[in-house]
Amino acid sequence: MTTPISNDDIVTLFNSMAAMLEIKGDSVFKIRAYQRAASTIEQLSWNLAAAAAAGDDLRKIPGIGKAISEKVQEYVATGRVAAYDRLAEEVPRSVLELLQVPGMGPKTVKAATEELGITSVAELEMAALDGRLAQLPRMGKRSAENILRHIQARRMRSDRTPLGIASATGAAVCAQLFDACPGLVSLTPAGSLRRWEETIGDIDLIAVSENPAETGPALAGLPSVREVLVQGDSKTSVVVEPGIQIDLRAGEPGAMGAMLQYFTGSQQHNIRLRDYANRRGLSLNEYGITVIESGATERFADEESFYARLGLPWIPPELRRGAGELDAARDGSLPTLVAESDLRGDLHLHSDWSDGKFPLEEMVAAVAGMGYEYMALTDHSQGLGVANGLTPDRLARQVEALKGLQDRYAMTILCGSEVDIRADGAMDFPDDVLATLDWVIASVHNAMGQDRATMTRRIIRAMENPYVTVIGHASARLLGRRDPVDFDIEALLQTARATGTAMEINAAPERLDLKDTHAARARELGVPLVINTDSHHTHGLANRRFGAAVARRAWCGPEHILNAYPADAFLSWLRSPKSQRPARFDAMVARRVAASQR
Ligand code: DGT
Ligand code: CA
Ligand code: CA
Ligand code: ZN
Repeated sequence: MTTPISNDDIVTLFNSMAAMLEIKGDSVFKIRAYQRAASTIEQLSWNLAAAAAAGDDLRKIPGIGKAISEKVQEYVATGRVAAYDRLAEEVPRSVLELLQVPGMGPKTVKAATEELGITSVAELEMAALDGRLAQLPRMGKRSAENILRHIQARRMRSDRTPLGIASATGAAVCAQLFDACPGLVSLTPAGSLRRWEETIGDIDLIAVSENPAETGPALAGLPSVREVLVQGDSKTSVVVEPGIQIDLRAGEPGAMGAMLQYFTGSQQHNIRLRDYANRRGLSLNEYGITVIESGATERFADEESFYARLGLPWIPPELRRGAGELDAARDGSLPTLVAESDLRGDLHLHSDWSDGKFPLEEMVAAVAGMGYEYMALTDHSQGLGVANGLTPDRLARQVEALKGLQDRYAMTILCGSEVDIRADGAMDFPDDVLATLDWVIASVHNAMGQDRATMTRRIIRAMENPYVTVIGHASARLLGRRDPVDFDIEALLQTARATGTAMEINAAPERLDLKDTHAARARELGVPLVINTDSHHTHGLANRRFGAAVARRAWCGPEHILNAYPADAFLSWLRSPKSQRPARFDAMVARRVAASQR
């Protein structure tokens, strides 16, 4: 016996279908039909499903035609509606969730996805913060602000902020504070923001000022401040408009080293460092290092001299997690971490041929402007309807267009695609189409609720495809918005290694996917990592710094990152048959490590 289907279930189903059709821009008549049916059914005093099961002719009910009646019958008979399932695959859940933000109707959602590439509430918030949302037709500044307020009010219920939002907010507050404080010399982020944690509890800032007394009151007086929590001599805490707490402390230039070190944390790192110091007769606090025997406190202008006093090299904040970094520092085996500036290409980019916002020419020009040696244009495949995915015909035309652009650039332009991994693990393009491409990203964009075994098999099947170069944003999570899919990461990474498939670190700040711990395991297994921005706009290219941070938190050096290699090495990897790529990558790593030790 299954639970009976209530009228409310059917109303919700049809309302969602209407909303999804509207977001897709489908026929008004079809949309109205679902809406009309929903409002009719809402008012029925008897159970529609029971009547359908009893064989009643539903078309006698005003507002219910043949198509609707058949869907109710299908729902009652099978518990599913195929048309709904198809729509749900085309319109991601995260897009549908945009409708729950007051002020976001289907038309606005459609405009936001199409014009701004927004597919989640986190992205909507970004667009509201940086002014793009206000520029949508019929939107304006006031409505955009209201939408921002609603999103932020909702976040007050969950307490941590995704890194991308916190980082943008921190930068905005710093800029405002510099304007408000003429004596301000420097403002340095500390805490989890400086360690590039994927979510941020509060933003810690350390100020150095010629007039320290003015900084606290200046922060409290900023227009974006919603609430002042603490206003004291040593610390000011406020909540700023995105609903994020800011802790500001004033530092003295001559003692900044200890201050910054103390408030950068993490707590685990500091606890271990304190033990380490105690065993050497030293004690640590935010003002300096005290020699326990004499009671004398030494001050440090920067972190280098602070760590040096303990006999240690400076430890990059991304590594300060209390997870082996102190041992490595003591042994002199801290890794040389990859830097944003080590990247020589971006290999996941969209144009307005699919859901990107810029024409091919402008996107390529912007990538060249980054000083890159190579790039891959990777618009979506046909299956992703909501993203205007390319059919094989359009893809072939795009390849021609890209080849036409190549003459103008020294940078190598690879013709690629971000191809859907279908629910069964088949690729969304046949092999003969994939064979025409230089660079194939395989990504999961639908059927995200599959159980662990099914999802793992699905992605493994994609890796086994000889044309698949790299798995894109493997977990498909959206920070604070959508949970990661369930998979066996060890099995995936082992297969990536065995098949010669690279793994992406997607640098879009709402994704950060692979996440740091998974990227670290990939590094250990010798799986090549690729830091991609997945840019849908030219300004997205700057997000590479978030991807570099994930790689750094994973203890990756430039040798572990495929797109940190010069074009010749990278292209020779790419041109070798997939089965030979693991050995080739090992040789590349070995050569690079040897060169850096020389
Ligand atoms: P969050 O804000 O939750 O994302 O994480 P954090 O690491 O930014 O933590 P927060 O803001 O509470 O403090 C910043 C750093 O300051 C923290 O990582 C370590 C240091 N810290 C703050 N309060 C204490 C404390 O009571 N004891 C110790 N050992 N360290 C502290
Ligand atoms: Ca913090
Ligand atoms: Ca704090
Ligand atoms: Zn993409």
